[in-house]
Amino acid sequence: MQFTTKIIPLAGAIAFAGAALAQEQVVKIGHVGPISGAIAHLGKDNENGARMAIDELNAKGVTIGGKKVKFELLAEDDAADPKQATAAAQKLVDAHVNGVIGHLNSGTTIPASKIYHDAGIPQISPSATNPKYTQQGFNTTFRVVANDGQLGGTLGRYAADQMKAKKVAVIDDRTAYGQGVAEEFIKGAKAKGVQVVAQQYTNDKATDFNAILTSIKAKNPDVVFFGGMDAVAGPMLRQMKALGMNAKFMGGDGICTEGLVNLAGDAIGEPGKIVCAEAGGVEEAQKKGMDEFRAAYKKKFGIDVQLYAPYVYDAVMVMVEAMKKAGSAEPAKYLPELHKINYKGVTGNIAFDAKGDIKNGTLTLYTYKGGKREQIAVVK
Ligand code: ABU
Repeated sequence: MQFTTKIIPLAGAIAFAGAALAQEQVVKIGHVGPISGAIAHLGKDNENGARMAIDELNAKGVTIGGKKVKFELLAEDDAADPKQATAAAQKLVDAHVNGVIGHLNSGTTIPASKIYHDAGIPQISPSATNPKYTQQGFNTTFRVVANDGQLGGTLGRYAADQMKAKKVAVIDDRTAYGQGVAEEFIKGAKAKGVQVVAQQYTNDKATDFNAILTSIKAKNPDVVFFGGMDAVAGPMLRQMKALGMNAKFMGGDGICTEGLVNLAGDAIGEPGKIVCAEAGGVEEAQKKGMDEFRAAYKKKFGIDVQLYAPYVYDAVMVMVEAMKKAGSAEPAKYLPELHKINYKGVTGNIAFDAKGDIKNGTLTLYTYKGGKREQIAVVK
């Protein structure tokens, strides 16, 4: 009898746990970024942002459509390469992910977006800024940052109005991002009467810029604008210094990282020497939330946020919020809710326009001081 009374509660507990497990639904969130190659530090930063969101959601416990949900992160590496990006995208589609956060680069996000679109899977890029991403007529593409039109245009006007540049030189790395942001910078600067005295090209793996910098030096520009990423900008800044070039240096979000300090060494220069912009940011009232995120990130991963981890975190949260509103993690069911979302995240308010671009996107202008990025201004 005693034996029986002990066994029955145990069997009941096992049966209850089994039923609860049967009730628990697994929701797969894909993430893709460059985890190998020159900008692996940025890809890892993005992936960490996704992991932080997923861990938090699982710890808190989320119910969708009355069922307890467990989120799984399926993280893929595209090495910032368009071919690897489409292969990673197909792998995630084949794994039946419920949604995708990524990719990091415009040159990978754009080709991958067709694969997600054809499979009906919502995709939120936390960092791809080329306008074409959301201009393809796909109802599955979203981004939580401003685009290159806003980035390049603002920086071009800033060069004229605030830095008093009369002559600029422009270099880009020929990627979808680098070329796009450089073109927008030129438009913004020219509209203010600035003269573009040189235009040169490199690539996203280059390390030697002496020929193009020597040619630029002869034109004596006030500002050199670079459309590309920090891994290329760092050595470029070192070589500008070695050549004795005094021009100021500008770039978009791709160079605007904590990592630029190490990559450029003492060529980082005095405050104001480098001006760059992150394609998002919060004004004073919301700064506390962003600061708390950065502190929690550092505690969890032991490193500082590089650039877009908070935007990745918000992108996951926005996707899950749409699932909760729809009462379903099925892509076709929560996609309409994603289009209507109005979510207050750590990076500000997130709502999308008809194309999937963030409404009222902001930019944060930075320079470098004392080995750290220092905010100049948040602009709309
Ligand atoms: N937005 C800068 C880095 C990512 C990209 O658009 O290629």
